[in-house]
Amino acid sequence: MDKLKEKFASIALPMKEEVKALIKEHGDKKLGEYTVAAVYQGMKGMIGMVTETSKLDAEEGIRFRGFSIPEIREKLPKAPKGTEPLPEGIFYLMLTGEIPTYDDVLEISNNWARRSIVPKHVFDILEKLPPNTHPMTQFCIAISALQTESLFAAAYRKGINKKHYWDYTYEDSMNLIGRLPRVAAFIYRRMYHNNVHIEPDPKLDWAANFAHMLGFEQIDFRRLMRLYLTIHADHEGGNVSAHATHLVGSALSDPYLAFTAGMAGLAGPLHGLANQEVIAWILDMREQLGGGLPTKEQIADYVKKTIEEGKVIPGYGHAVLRKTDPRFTAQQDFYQRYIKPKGDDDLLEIVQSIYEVVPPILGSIGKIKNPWPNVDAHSGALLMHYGMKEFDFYTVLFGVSRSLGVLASLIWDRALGHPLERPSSITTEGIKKKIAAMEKTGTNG
Ligand code: HAX
Repeated sequence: MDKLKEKFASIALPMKEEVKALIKEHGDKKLGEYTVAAVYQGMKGMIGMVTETSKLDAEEGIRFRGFSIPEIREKLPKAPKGTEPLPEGIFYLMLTGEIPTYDDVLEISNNWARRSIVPKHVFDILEKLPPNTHPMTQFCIAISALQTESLFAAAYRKGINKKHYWDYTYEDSMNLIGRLPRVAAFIYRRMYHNNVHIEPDPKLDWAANFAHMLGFEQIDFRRLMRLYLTIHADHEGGNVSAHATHLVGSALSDPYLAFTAGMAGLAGPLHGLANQEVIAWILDMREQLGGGLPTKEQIADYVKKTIEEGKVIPGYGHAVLRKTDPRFTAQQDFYQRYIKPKGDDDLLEIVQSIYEVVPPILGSIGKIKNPWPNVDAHSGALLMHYGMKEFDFYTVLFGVSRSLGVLASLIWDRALGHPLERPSSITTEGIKKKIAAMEKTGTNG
């Protein structure tokens, strides 16, 4: 058993009894009163599942096991001479609740490198797809093609005791995380670099090796990848990619299939695909305004026009957050620290101007609950700066990172023996009847 697995088992398995006792003693306590509006409007705010890895606060943003984004940037181990956290560290933190040492993350790096071989049939399947297949579709296909390797599925077929589910889920998750950068880099190089691929360098950490296989060797791009893959990893359990992974996993679909479902959700423009939409929207605006740096008045006019056309402003708004996303702020800080001292970047400057212009406009509309930027408002402009201009690919980067959070959660789900998720639904007719009964008795609920 590798050290991380041993540690996880020593923390998670005893907790299963604790949770059982908690349900027995307090299972009938109410967590909230749900309204008709909440049922119709995407269950926002309902506490409907348990997620151990992170918690999102509307005002403050995400905390991974209690640590905010600035805290993880400071406390998680860095590569030698590195300045940004290694994503291996956030995985360790989410799984165990503890800040790892440098040796701990090095061991995970080596562990993932050992697991990174991708079977040939996955590349063969990708080769057969029309070259214009969206990279997220290719990513989903590749992950489900990798399912041939699922140890969980093989063991289940043979027949295993429930208490071992978490173990096979851990092994599949580690193998999948080890393989994802190779799969993603293959998609990128096939689509945008004439199918010329770059061999992995197992001496590099997970993020730096990914940058290398994508074809980006600048030190600052490696820094960006480490930060990017860390801050996109998790956003508690209710977001579409995390929830889809959890839901599908609850049917005991193996981690490859559950993660494919999560990635299909991430590919939606209201979720992860917003990162490509942001850049597409900014580039369209710049083109329509004749190029160069638009004034704030021009941006404001363009924002109003987009809203009048019945579209959303990508990168702004959030289902839970009610303030600027600290993941946006961390990327702003990256721009200030590593790029701006060498000179302004037009696109990144536009991102800063949009940040000044959009919130008051969205705020003035009234119905929008959060006029502030989310993570996707910033990420694309940083990637463009370093020469990754193929914005259709951006959500795949997000997906590689998101594997860390949703798979850590899936391991926890299996360790605690969470059951099949199966909420109830109601018809509109049923709601009307309930309302009529309430009105008759003068009650509300
Ligand atoms: N631009 C224009 N209108 C917006 C808006 C925006 N950025 N954000 C919300 N609205 C609109 C909604 O479309 C909705 O309109 P209708 O009542 O006409 O349907 C109304 O304001 C109320 O929406 P809300 O309650 O404030 O927001 P939701 O919780 O329903 O949705 C979204 C949250 C993130 C989906 C929404 O803010 C949005 O569409 N934003 C733009 C897309 C985006 O950036 N998505 C990424 C989110 C973060 C993430 O998951 N990253 O991966």
